[in-house]
Amino acid sequence: MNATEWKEKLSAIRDSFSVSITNRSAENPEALELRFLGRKGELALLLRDLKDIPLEERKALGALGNSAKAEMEARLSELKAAAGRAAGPAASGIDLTLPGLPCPKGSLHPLTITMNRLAEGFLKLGFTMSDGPLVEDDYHNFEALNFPPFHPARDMQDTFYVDAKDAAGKDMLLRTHTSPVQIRSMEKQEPPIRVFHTGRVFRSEAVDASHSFTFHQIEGLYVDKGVSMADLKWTVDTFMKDLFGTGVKTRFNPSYFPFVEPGAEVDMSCIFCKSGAGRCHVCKGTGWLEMMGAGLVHPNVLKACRYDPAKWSGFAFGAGIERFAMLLFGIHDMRMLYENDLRVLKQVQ
Ligand code: 2NL
Repeated sequence: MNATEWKEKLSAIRDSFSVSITNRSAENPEALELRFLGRKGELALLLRDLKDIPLEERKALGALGNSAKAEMEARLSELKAAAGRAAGPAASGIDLTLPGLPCPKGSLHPLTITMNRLAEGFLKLGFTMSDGPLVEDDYHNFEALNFPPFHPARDMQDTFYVDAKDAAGKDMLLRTHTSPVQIRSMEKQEPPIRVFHTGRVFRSEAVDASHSFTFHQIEGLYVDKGVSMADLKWTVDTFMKDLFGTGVKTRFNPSYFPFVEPGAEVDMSCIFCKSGAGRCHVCKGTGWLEMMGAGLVHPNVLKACRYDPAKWSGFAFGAGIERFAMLLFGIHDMRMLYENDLRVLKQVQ
């Protein structure tokens, strides 16, 4: 082999290397290295052939061969690095011992926390949790609860009606209170009965700091032989003391709801000022907070559920859950419970 042939051979090896390394999928870097730069690789064999070439030419050719070798080595190490990155974190040198990215922990919504606490209180008193539909018929939401046919609550202005008719041909509606769940419980079960329900209700109302078109209620019912106002007062008082502490007092004021007789509003002593002497903005200086409505189940309601009012009597109560949540967590605007602003929700756990 003379010098010209040697140069042509070197050039052919470089071209062939170049084609192989560009067409990477054909061979992996290790195979390429073995084939071109290995001890018995194409370049090594060519360099060995230098011994047959006269000394004065050999020097220049040797330099050419070495620079080709260096170039091929450089391109191979680039290819190895790229293959390493594709092969996975360990091979590409990512430090697996570094701490991970923080993952924020979720929490229950303040209304859910409140509903759970209220539910716990009544479960402890022997009440059973019940459930019912959000879309109701006129009978379960109004008629069975002794609402007269033209009661203002039945008006379009106060109730969301939906485009569907019930069995009596009347428009279905979004329940305006949780009472239909108690009616359905009585239809399903003979007395004695002791049930409660927490859930969402809907009213056609403008939204402000203390009103919303949708809110939540808790309602409870107890029907047995000889149930009286005294049972109601004990139950409500015990429940309130369990939730807010034994220091709170309760009092009843006469009130009217079509489904009870007698009916009452239940006040709790203010948990903020504890006196009523000052200028407390929560109780407005009265020392009392109105917390729920209650009463003895109206005989017409018992009759609608085929309970004989001569044999059975019962009490029922209802309350807005937002009110309890606002007091428990010190929230002054009801809208904060619906906006899901994480800066607010993070403060309530
Ligand atoms: C309130 C007042 C109340 C009831 C709900 C009730 C249910 C049946 C029969 C009789 Cl099936 N009464 N529920 C009774 C009195 C008051 O709720 O202010 N709720 C937010």
